[in-house]
Amino acid sequence: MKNVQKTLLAAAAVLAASTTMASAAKLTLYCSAQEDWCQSMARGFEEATGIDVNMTRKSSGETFAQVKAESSNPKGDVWWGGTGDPHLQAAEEDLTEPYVTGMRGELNDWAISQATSAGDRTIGIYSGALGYGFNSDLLKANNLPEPKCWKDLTKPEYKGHVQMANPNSSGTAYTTLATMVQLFGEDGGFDFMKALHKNINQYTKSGSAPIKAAGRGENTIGIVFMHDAVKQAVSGFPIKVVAPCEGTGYEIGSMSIIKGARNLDEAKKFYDWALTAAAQTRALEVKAYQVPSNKGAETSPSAPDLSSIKLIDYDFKKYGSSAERKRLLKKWDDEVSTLPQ
Ligand code: S7P
Repeated sequence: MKNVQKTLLAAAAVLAASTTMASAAKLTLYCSAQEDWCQSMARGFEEATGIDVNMTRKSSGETFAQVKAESSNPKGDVWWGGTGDPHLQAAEEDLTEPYVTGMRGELNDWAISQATSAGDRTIGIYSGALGYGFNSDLLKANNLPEPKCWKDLTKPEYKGHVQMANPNSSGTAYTTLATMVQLFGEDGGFDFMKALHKNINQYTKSGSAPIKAAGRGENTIGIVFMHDAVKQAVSGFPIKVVAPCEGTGYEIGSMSIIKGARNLDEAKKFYDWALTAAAQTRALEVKAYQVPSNKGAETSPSAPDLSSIKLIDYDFKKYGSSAERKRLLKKWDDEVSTLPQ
C-alpha cells in the first residue's frame, strides 16, 4: 500500500512540474538582424519580463521563406529585424498579424508609414542606407584605385574583388537589386547587375558576410548596408565606407507578429518593448549603427548620417509587393546568376 502511495505521489509531482513548465511564459523569436544584436534583444526582453525567448537568426529572405512554409502550422511568434521589403510581402500574403501598438507616439514618421502601408501588419524599427565598403590594405596591395560610385564596381580592374549576397536569401542584396532598378531604370539596372556579376567572387547567403570577409582580408569590396561596414571599421579592421556618388537606396528594417502565433500575448509584449527607447538603445552595445525608429533612442556619432547621403525615393510599396519581389528575383535568377563570369 505504501508503495502505491509513493508511486501516486511521485506521479503527481511529475504532473505538477510538467504543468508548471507548460504554462511558463515563452516566446519564439525569428530574428534577421546581426546575431549579436538578436542575442541582445532576446536576453534584454527576458530580463525585462521574465518571459523565456527561443531565438533563431536567419537572413531576411530566408526568414520570409520559413514563415511562408510554416503558415499552416506557425512555429514563430515574432519576426524582428531584416529589411522591410519581405516584411511587406509577408503582410500582403496574409502571413502576419495586424497590431496597433501604443508606442506609436514615440516613433519617427517613416516607421509609422511602414505600418500604415501594410495595414498595421508590420512596423519600422530602424533605417539604414545601402553602400559598400572596401579593405584599404588589399586595395593598395592590388594597386587598385578607391572606388567612389556604383558604376566603378563594374570596371574590369575589380574582377574577382567584389562580393555581395544572393538577393533570394538576403534582404541587403534584394535592396541592392531594387535600388539599381530604381536608380538606372529596369534595363539599366539589369545591365548594371550583369556587368557587376563579372566582378563578383562569391554570392553569400547573408547580407553582411561580404564586409566581414573584407575585414578579415579575404575579400576586397563588399556591397552592404553602410552601417554594417562602419561596424567593421570601428572594430579596428581596415575598412573604408563608401556612399556611392550616383545616390543609393535604403531600408526600413521592420518587425512583424506572425499570423497564428502560439504566444500572441507575449508577442505583443515583445513588440511594444522592442519599440521603446531603452530597447532600441541596446543596439549601441553591439555596434549596430542603424537609425532607430524611437525618437528618444540614442544614436552613435559613428553612425552614417543619412541626411548627408544622396538617397533615392525608394518605393517600398512597389518593391515590397509580392508580385514585384517575385518578378525581380526570377529575372535576376534567369538573366544574371546564370551568366558566365
Ligand atoms: O543588422 C544588420 C542588417 O544589415 O542586417 C539586416 C539584413 O537584412 C540581414 O541580413 P540579410 O541581408 O542577410 O537579410 C538588415 O536589416 C540590417 O540592417
